[in-house]
Amino acid sequence: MVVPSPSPMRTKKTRAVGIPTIDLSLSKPKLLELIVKACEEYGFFKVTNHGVPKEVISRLEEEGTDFFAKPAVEKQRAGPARPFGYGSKNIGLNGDSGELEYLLLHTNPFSIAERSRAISNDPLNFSCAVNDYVGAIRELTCQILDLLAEGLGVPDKFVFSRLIRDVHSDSLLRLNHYPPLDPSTKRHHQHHCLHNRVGFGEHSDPQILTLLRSNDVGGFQISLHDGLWVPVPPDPTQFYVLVGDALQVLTNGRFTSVRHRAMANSMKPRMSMVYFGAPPLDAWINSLPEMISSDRPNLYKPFTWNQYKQAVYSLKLGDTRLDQFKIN
Ligand code: GA4
Repeated sequence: MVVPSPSPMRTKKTRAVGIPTIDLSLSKPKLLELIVKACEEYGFFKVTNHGVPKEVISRLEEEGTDFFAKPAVEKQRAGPARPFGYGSKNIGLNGDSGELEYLLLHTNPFSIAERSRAISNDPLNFSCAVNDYVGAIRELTCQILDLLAEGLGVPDKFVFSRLIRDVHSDSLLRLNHYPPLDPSTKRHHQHHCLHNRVGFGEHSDPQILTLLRSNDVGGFQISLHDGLWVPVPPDPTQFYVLVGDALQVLTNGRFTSVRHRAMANSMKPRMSMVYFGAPPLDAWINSLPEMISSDRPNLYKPFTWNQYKQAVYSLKLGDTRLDQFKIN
């Protein structure tokens, strides 16, 4: 008799569900319908047939691997991340921490060129890898945002993507490295830790749209509206898309930003590369007029991206920062 082993997908407080997958090579009415539905139901989906060249991904992955393999003292030369640069364990400015180290970069090419000197022995190579990745992912992000605007029936198709294409866009790139579990740790101890080591704690992303790519090591989880956690299987060849707080406001809550976290319970190191598509600091964020009706009254007071960032950095990672911008 075959005894089924307990599935890691069905551990306490997690549930196995299908992650919506959007094939970008689908044709239009269907594609628009599916992508809008995924944003409404999950604020999260996987994209396939994304067109980003393999080599653009692998070059950045290699730069990341090389950097995180350096001795701690060398890595610290690129830090502390307040907010940009190398960070280890500490997240943000208000005492959050997790089992990871990271590089947080502004995507402005001048900022990247400047930072690269403390990050790499071959800064030119590093900044090229970052710029090529950011360029390709920005295009993909804008393509997705244009589909969303069209799918929502907004007449100005570029209403979202324009914010990210702006030269003054505040978009960021983050490389996260989650160290593996220590094999020398006692087995029972490890068993206990198996579900509990938090790499990056629960939160939503403040920006418009996030594109995440990881190596083949799992740990990423999303939270459903009922609060249950869903493990997302790693897929190094594809991208995961996350709705951010700013898109929630722009769509007047029709899309909601997805709460997510990364666990660090693997014997293999996990690395993720995360692009956060953001507006310029002085851009106003408010519900699009097309998203407001008598059935759907405006939920949010307008604010600039800069004002929102002030709120974000004054709070803890897991706080729901949009509350203070709600009408009533
Ligand atoms: C979460 C999304 C992005 O990684 C990030 C993070 C930022 C940081 O690491 O500096 C924050 C976090 C993120 C939200 C709340 C604040 C700010 C850490 C933190 C405790 C770069 C971002 O924009 O917001």
